[in-house]
Amino acid sequence: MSTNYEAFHQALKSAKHIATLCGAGLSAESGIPTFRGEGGWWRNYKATELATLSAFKRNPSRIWEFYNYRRGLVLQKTANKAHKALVDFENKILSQKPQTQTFTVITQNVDGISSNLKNYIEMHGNLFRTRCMQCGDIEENRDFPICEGLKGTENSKFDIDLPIEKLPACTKCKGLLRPDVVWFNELLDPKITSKIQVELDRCDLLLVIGTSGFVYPAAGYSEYVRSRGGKIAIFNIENTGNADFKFIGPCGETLPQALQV
Ligand code: BJW
Ligand code: ZN
Repeated sequence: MSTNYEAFHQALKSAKHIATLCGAGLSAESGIPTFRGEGGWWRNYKATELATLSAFKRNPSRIWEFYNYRRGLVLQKTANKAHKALVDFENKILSQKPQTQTFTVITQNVDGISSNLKNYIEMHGNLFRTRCMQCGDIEENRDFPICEGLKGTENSKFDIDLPIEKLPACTKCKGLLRPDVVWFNELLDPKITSKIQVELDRCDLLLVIGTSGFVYPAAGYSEYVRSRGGKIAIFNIENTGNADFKFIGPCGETLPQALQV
């Protein structure tokens, strides 16, 4: 295992297919809380306990209050140095003539902050899309508050317990909307998993950025790439996982240095 930037620069140069697996730590320096650890609480609830369909069915108001709050927060935040490094690196790769390398950003994040990237795969959905529980219609929606009923609930320390009629409703069938994100025990979109599989099957260098690596299927990607002979580089403030390269520190500092952008 190496912590040497020059050795990493060599690996970056010789890799043909480079991919990332990003997690909440990528957006931490933008001021967006992570899922686990200190940032992983909202009111008196653990974020991981709210990210389930059963929690939504039990109390849709609580879960919408949580997501409405997060949407409001993310709308105030901007890309940090690590997000920018990914964009600059992608531009560098795309400007190669002839194109000798590929670069794909796979992210677990739902904040959409990196959505200006061209080769970008969001595996857990997006905070700014809704899906109808009744007719399945999916819409983009960046309104804050997302509906009149949720206005101001982001400042409350307690659950407001709105009736269903006050929660976001489908414009097509008036059914209850949910955030179009992937909750625990839900299947990822098969179109997304097949795109990811293509990348993992050719990846010779995987950058694992700001993820705790607890949540499957993402948690299995490093070992998969490694088992095919690919190299792994971890960027995290903590010493996590097995890797060929580890850059421990805030990824806003380590990533630009590693990617030389
Ligand atoms: C920094 C930093 C800085 C901070 N710089 N670093 C196999 C075995 C066991 C269980 C399962 C299994 N396969 C599937 C499961 C069940 C489940 C699962 O994995 N459970 C585990 C907890 C064990 N997986 C699923 O249910 C998935 N579905 C699935 O696999 O379907 C098939 C199936 C179902 C059931 C059984 C078997 C198969 C779906 C997972 C969906 C996850 N959804 C969420 C919520 C999304 C919506 C929302 O945001 O509200 O996705 S949960 C949450 O965790 C969110 C995140 O994307 C995800 C990962 O978290 P992440 O990004 O790693 O964040 P943190 O907070 O954990 O870590 C932050 C890291 O950053 C830390 O390491 C910090 O140190 C670091 N850091 N500042 C660098 N400045
Ligand atoms: Zn509908």
